[in-house]
Amino acid sequence: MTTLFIADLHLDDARPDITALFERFLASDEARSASAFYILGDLVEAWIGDDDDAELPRRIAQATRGLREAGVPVYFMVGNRDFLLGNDFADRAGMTLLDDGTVHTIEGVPTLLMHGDVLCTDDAEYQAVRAQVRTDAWKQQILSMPLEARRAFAAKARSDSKSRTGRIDETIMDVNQGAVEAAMRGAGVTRLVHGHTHRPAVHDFALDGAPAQRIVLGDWYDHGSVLRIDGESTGLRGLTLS
Ligand SMILES: [Mn+2]
Repeated sequence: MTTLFIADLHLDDARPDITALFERFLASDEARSASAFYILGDLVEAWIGDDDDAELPRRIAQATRGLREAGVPVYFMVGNRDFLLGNDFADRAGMTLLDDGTVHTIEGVPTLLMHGDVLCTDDAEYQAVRAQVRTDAWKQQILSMPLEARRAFAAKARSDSKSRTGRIDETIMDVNQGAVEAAMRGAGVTRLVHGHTHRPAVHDFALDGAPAQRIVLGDWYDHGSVLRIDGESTGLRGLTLS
């Protein structure tokens, strides 16, 4: 059997070809024959609440529900762009929400699943902001705003970020190896899968003398990226647009 992972699609009305690629991949024979399908955060560029009545959330829910109805469990973990996504949308979309840092046995191997941002401990400024916006009080304050105000807030955050970096995607610091090892040791695993850093790779290293592996998912800014784990092998590959 095969398990599939994606993350960091950053779906956005500005990149309709990537949304179409996501829909095609979820409808593909490869996805529909998987034993499970994981989305490890930052599925969208910005999530303003489960009550958003825009077209994009509707299309996402239709795609993931289709996969679920084909018999494939679909798991979702929030990232830093879509941490306001909650149970209402997950139910509509046929997805099971996972906490960051969940361990699932993937094709026989206990595997720690994370979005990846909490591992970037060298970025103190980011971690401070993260701690602030993940409180229930902050989330409630945002979600209690009218939809239009939330849309304007998200658009402003995006244009601020774009003018700062000169690109649509942000510059993200890499993970801290000590934080990686502490998380894996704490979870009692020798395999970790995460996204967030947009640095797709399979890193083999020694954890307390034992062989360990950290697999980093790729982003979907210019093309798709998917991780396939089966009993024999792991494969990380790009998906082309056409
Ligand atoms: Mn992220």
